[in-house]
Amino acid sequence: MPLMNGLTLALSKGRILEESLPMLEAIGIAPAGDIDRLLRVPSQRADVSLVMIRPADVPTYVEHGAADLGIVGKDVLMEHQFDQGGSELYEPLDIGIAQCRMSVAAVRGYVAPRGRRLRIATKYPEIARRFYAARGEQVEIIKLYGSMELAPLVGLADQIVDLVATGNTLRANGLVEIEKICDISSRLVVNKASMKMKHAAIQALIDAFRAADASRNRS
Ligand code: PRT
Ligand code: MG
Repeated sequence: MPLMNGLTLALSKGRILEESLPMLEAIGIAPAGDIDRLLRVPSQRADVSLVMIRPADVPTYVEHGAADLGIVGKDVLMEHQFDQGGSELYEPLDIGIAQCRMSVAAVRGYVAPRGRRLRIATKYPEIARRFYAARGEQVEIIKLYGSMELAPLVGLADQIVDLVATGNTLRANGLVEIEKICDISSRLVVNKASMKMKHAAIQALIDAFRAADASRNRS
């Protein structure tokens, strides 16, 4: 259960923790424990504790109130919301970290197959389904959990829907970006009940994140 008189913030190791660390430090809620082993880590502030979970689990923890707040990529958040048919959390702030874009990619010199549906490999089946449906294309979605870039190289898929930042991974694998679907950055999300019952504490934290984001953009 989350702290009764305090706040629990859900985040994930990897990019989200790495890129949010300067903000967490500026706010005074950086991890103050062994983040390599602990799943619940105290922060520098006694009234804020952290839980370390997989990116895709952050919306679930926050919706259920197992964490009051979370930091999560818009990619994960959109996929979760499409999959659940809506969502029970607030998204008060774009904190501007872990920026990238979601794009369609294929092998260089790619020609669309004729006489059958396109096969699309992705970690984001709901986002992909909507993207192709919106242009009236019937596609077959192949759900993968990682390394999407391999799928077109081994004939598993015609195209992939994946995140692109520098474009280095696509290039290294002989793939090209065909079209951008949307820009992605990380969001602060808040449990709806927590927002009511712990309003002052949560609003103060949202304001602190906003201030940290603003000062980072100035520097
Ligand atoms: O642990 P799990 O496998 O569940 O999660 P994960 O590996 O997706 O976590 P992580 O830490 O890699 O990503 C967390 C969040 O960071 C994502 O949900 C995005 O919101 C954000 N983010 C920002 C990215 C990237 N940039 C990114 N470049 N997530 C992934 N990538 C990958 C991309 O999938 C591709 O394989 O990096 C590769 C492309 O990078 P470039 O620079 O070569 O173009
Ligand atoms: Mg990973």
